[in-house]
Amino acid sequence: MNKISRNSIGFTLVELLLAVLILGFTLVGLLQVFIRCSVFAEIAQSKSAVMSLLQGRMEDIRQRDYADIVALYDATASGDPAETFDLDPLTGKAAVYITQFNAGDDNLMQIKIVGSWKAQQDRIMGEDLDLDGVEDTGEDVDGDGDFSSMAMVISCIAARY
Ligand SMILES: [Ca+2]
Ligand SMILES: [Ca+2]
Repeated sequence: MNKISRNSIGFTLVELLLAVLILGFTLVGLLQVFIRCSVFAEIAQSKSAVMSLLQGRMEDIRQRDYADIVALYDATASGDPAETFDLDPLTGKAAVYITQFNAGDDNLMQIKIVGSWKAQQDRIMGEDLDLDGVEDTGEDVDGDGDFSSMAMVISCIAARY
């Protein structure tokens, strides 16, 4: 009768389980990296859609009469958006801020347009957390007095004589 040698070549059950365990951890890690990458890709994609909407509105504002831009500035309470608009087809809101580039001088106005929107997994990008265009308590996290976001365009418009 042949005896089964304890030193026979092969893997013990413990070694196999350990290998499966290590493989499992590696796969979970890779899956997390994959999920994270796809989230970043979606954010980048939606950000570029938002940026093109913001740039479109900036072009629209640049076409307006300069006097209308100054009037809009004059009619806006300090720190409030001069106007807001929806970021269709995304779920989001943009805020247009008009300020004097040099305090007290209406000849050069700065236009800043900031977009906040809902990305994947209901993640809100930008400080307008409820996407209503109104700065509610706690939304201005960085305390700079207006909505901040990764999607923003700034431009200056000068008076034409
Ligand atoms: Ca809000
Ligand atoms: Ca802010």
